[in-house]
Amino acid sequence: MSPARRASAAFTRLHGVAPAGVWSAPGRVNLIGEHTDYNDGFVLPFALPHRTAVAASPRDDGMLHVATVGDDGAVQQASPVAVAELEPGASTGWSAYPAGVAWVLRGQGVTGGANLVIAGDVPAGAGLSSSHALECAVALALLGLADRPADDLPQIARWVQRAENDFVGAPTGLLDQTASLCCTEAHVLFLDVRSFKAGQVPFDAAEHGLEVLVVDTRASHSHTDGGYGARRAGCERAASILGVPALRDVDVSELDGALARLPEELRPLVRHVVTENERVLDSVELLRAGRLAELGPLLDASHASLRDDYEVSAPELDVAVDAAKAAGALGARMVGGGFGGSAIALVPVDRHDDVARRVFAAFARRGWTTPRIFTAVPSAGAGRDN
Ligand code: GAF
Repeated sequence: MSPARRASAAFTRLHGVAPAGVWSAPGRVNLIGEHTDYNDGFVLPFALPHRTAVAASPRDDGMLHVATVGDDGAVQQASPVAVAELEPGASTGWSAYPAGVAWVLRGQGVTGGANLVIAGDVPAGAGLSSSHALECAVALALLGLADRPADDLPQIARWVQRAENDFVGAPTGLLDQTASLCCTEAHVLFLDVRSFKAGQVPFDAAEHGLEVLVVDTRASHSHTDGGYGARRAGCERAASILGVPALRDVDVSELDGALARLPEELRPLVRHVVTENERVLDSVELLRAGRLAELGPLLDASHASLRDDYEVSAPELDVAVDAAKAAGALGARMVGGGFGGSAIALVPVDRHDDVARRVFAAFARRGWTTPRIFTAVPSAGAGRDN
């Protein structure tokens, strides 16, 4: 059963009436352009078919009641909270995400209470943006219940970012929310985070006999425990020393001169961000020219840069990437913030089984949990289901 139908059925069981509406939002992978978003740079994500759905109805007592329903139908309810009393720090765990969105939207005049029932199939803790799928679906649901327009997607992305930064406490950028809200089927989203100009670039790997495999290493990660924030702070310090608003403003042709003006510990961060932005632009050029099979070296260079310069990879990600390459992937890299989570590999369709076998074997040899492997097809962004 789809997450939308599961959420709707559970809502009816729990509240005795059908929901007023169901909204859902997808997880994402980022083809390339990692840790560039909070440097005002470029990203190139696409939406996964995996989604989080929210079945919702308004309440007239100003309370927010949130429940999640698992695959097995088991329901978990968070303690009800008054929307008027929501404050950062008041909710923890998974319920902080819907509460954070309600808190942000309260500041926009969306003050009513609601019953929300959530169901999803975006793998959690896998670096595939399950938390943003949840937040985006909740944002659309609360706006929908309040009869507020939901057409200014960049604005909604900024509200969701505020929920994540100021309520949940994860200092993340704008990549994930924007991907979840703005991606479209069969395309990657080429987003300039500074101007918020976005272009849909056709991406049909199958047409080229290729596919994007996702390897969820099951090494879970978090962006609230300091590693992510430390790198973000390092980038901001480097930009300030260089006298530019953001690292986006350092051109790759000026990189060596810029590095020479920085303290040693900041150089690898800057080298990653500046070269990664360039790799996004090069990737877009290849895609627009229909030269998809040539993306491999850019994916490999991105991974090396994230591993060696940005230092956000993990042994599980490196092993997944190396095994995929050894079995015939054209290129592979970690995706998302890192420290665990998932890798992607661009694979000729006829090498799918070899790649999967080799990755499974490499993990088994090390005694690691068996990873989850699936083919990622660019899918639709967030919206109302019924
Ligand atoms: C995480 C963050 F949420 C994004 O904003 C982005 O910085 C990404 O890591 C790295 O590209 O997913």
